[in-house]
This record gives sequence, C-alpha cells and structure tokens, in this order.
Amino acid sequence: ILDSMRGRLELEAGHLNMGGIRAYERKFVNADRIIIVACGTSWHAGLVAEYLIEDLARIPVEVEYASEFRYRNPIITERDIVLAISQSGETADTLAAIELAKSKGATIFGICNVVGSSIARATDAGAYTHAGPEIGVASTKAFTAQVTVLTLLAMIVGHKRGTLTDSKLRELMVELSNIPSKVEKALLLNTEIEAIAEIFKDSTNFLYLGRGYNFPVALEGALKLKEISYIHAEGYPAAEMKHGPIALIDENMPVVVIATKDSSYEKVVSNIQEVKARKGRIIAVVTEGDTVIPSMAEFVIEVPATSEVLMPLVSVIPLQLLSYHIAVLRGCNVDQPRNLAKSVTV
Ligand code: F1P
Repeated sequence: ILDSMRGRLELEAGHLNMGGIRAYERKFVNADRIIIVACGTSWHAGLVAEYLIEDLARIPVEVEYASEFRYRNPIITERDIVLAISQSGETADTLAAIELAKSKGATIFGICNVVGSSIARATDAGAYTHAGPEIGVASTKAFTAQVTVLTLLAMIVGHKRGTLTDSKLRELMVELSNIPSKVEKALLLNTEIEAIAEIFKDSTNFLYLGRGYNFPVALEGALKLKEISYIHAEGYPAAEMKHGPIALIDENMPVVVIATKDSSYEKVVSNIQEVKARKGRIIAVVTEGDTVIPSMAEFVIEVPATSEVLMPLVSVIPLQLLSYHIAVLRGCNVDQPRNLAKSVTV
C-alpha cells in the first residue's frame, strides 16, 4: 500500500511537471526542519501537518503565515524544506514566501489544488490535491484534501525515517481507507446541525475550543463562521481559555468544543466543566457513544470514531455544516461572501 501511495504522490509531482517526491525523499528524510507557509484555511491544514509530521516523522516543523513570513527576516537554510500549501495556487503572499525561501536555497514542496497554477510552477516538487474546483470562495473540501495529502506525506516520511513502525503504518493505512465512509456518515448530521444553527443564528460571537489535533480544527471552524456568516468567532487551544477568553463566557456565549475521544479527552472534559460553570452554551462535537459529555453539554454532535491522528478529517465536517447553515439562515451568500476573493493575488 505504501508503495502505491508513494507512487501516487510521484504521479502527482509528474503532473506538476516538477521533480517527483522520490527525488526529494532523501531531503525529506534528512531534513533539519520543515517550514510550512500558507494562508487562511491552508494555514490551518499546515497546523494539522505540524502535529502529523512531528508525531509520525519526528521532524521539527514551523508553521508560518505566508502573509507575515517575509517581514521578519526568517532564518532559512539549504537543509530546510519549505512546504507551501494553497488551494488556488495563486495566493500572492504564499508565492512571495516561496521566492524568499528559494533565494536562501531551501527546497520547496507544494501542495496545490489548481493544476498549473503559479505556486505549482514555482515549487521544486509537490502534489496536487485534485479536490475539484471549490464552488464557493471559502475553502472546505480543499482542507480535507490538503490534510489527506499531508497525512500521507507524514506517514511515508515517518516510515522511511523509522519513526513509524510497519504495524502502526498498516493500522493508519487501514483507518485512512475508512475515512471516506466516516465523512459520509458525518455529512448525515446535516439536519441535526441545521436545527442547532437555527438556535444560534442571531448570536454575535462564538468561541471554538480544541486540543491537540483538534486545535487547528477549532481555528478552522471559527474561520468558516467568520468568512461566510460574518459572525465574530475565535478559535483557541482549549487550555488557553483560562488565559483570557474565559472572561468572555456568559449565558450568551456559544462555545463549540471539539471533544472527541483522544489523549487529551479528560482535559477537554474539565474545560467543558469550566465553560458550564460560567453558563456558556456548549455545543460539543464528541465521538459516537460518548456518555460523559452528553450529560454536560447543551448540544451534542456525534461523529464516528477514528484514530486521533486522522480525526481532523472527520471533526471539521460538522463545523463546516454549522457555518453553512448559520450563514444561509442569516441570508448570506455562502458562495460569494462579501469582501473575500477566491484568489488573493495582491
Ligand atoms: C487562502 C485563503 C482561503 C480562504 C479565502 C481566501 O487561499 O485564505 O483559505 O478560504 O478563499 O484565501 P489559498 O492560498 O488556499 O488559495
């Protein structure tokens, strides 16, 4: 299976008309660090990749907003790999970050959705996500596809570096192949989520909390809500709540907690207790069969169980649906939100 996955990534690199991943495999395996540059949703996919690559391949990762990268004279060497992620492949800030990294001799690997795009052409090698065109401006399926490619990359590099055992690799491969049916199941939550959206459609603020792999998902949930419904929303690591955002919690504050069963589950349960004690309105995304959180949260959305490492692929779905329904109920144009461009080229 691994060989076919590697073959797929090489094939994608072929489409990019660039060197294949195999040509850069040694670079990845020996990399001192990987610097990820991206904007918006793609930056959130990059954050998931930080967890994946550090966890599975044990290579230090830095995730940078491409829009800020060049303004701080970053330290980049020839031993660095810069991973540029972009749905459109045309984002000006991401292109500028690539050019800067290139000038310092780093190897540039791209993950783009649009074949032949400027970013794809500017990179040394890469993979297309082939998620199809995003109908709307706000990225949704691109996130899923980016995270999938990044998961494969982390698995392949981790296996090659010997940090991911054969059995763990096999286990993850099998679970990855189950993800499409789990995502389909999560999409069946549509009606349930529409009913929750109806209750919160007039809220003016939202908090999103998550830990570990679900932290970037919390950021992405908040971004989707901002982008398409124009509601102010903030995503935080759940543990960061008590360092400030907790002051915002009262009976009018919806708090979306991504609280699936993983290594930080118990800690997230305590965060939910803290929100509840301040009368925050908890909407919890939990793993199917959870019996603890449903007794604490006002609303519970159950998603299928999967490996902690793969959970963002599943847990992001209800958050995208929630934003979508809230936006529609508020009369917003979800495909063409105000002030947003599909490709931010300036
Ligand atoms: C980045 C991005 C999107 C966002 C919006 C504006 O684009 O911030 O994530 O949804 O469309 O641009 P890209 O580099 O991934 O194309």
